[in-house]
Amino acid sequence: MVEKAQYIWLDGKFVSWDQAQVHILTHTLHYGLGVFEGIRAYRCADGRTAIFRLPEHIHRLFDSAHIMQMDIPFSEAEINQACIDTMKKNHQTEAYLRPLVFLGDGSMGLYPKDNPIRVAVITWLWGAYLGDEGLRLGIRLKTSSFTRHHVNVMMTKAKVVGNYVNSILAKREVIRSGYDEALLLDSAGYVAEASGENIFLVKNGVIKTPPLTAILPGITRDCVLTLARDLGISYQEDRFTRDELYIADEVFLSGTAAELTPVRQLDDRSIGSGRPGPVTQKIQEAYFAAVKGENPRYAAWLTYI
Ligand code: PPE
Repeated sequence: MVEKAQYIWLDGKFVSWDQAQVHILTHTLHYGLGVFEGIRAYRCADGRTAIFRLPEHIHRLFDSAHIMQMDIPFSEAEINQACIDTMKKNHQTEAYLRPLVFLGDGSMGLYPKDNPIRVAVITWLWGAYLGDEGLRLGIRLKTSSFTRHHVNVMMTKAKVVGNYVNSILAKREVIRSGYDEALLLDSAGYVAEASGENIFLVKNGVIKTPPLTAILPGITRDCVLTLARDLGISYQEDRFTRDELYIADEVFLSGTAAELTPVRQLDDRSIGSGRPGPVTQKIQEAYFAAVKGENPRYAAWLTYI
């Protein structure tokens, strides 16, 4: 259960958590056209709170809306501010922030011309997405029988509500078989991403991750590549097959919710030593130092509230 905060920002105003309700004819609820973000705010080493890469997330929200031809009735600056204000109003020092743009009620059917474009910002406490143990020791990943979206079926660069049905099918399938997270292959059979994370392998000290062709352009993925570059670890963005993961030295996932999670097994094959490897650990450490404001080099990634 999500732990309630006091307020939710809805269409420019604060409403109490329990009153943030919508009509049953809300269009997004019926057809899945909506866009959203997931952002984390951390309590920093100096006691202040910083939202991590806030403008980049809000920019991606606007990109998603642009792809989906949804005209957000607020500016990027206003949504940035709404995120800051919501945390302040709720006296939160750490949170997961969920901006959501959705089509309200009005017309039904597949050509909702005049339905209002509504915006919410919700903030709640969200612990380790794939478990504390997963974060520390690594998770068991399983290739799903569901294929990731073909680029002409769904818009993979947009974080669209409806895109996540595919993720839910994949995740539910593998969890029911006893695994922690699902890996999805693209329509040509190459590794795409996990149900809610980007994926990386490490082989002979070099990082490899799928190109942005058919996956969500993860902001954490961008952090990983920046941190790798700054740590002197080389990387390639290139497609690869699932068996290349089987014989990798290390595999890890990245995402706002999942942060930097090591993978210790894929499809019942252990990866490398079966424990988080040295490159994964280095990147993970560097990531947590960055989000907590412990490395001045990445100060530009933080919005203090
Ligand atoms: N791929 C997918 C499909 C995805 O959903 C996410 C984020 C990523 C990659 C990584 O993107 P980024 O967060 O910008 O590094 N998944 C969000 C959903 C979590 C949820 O269950 O809800 C997240 O991590 O916030």
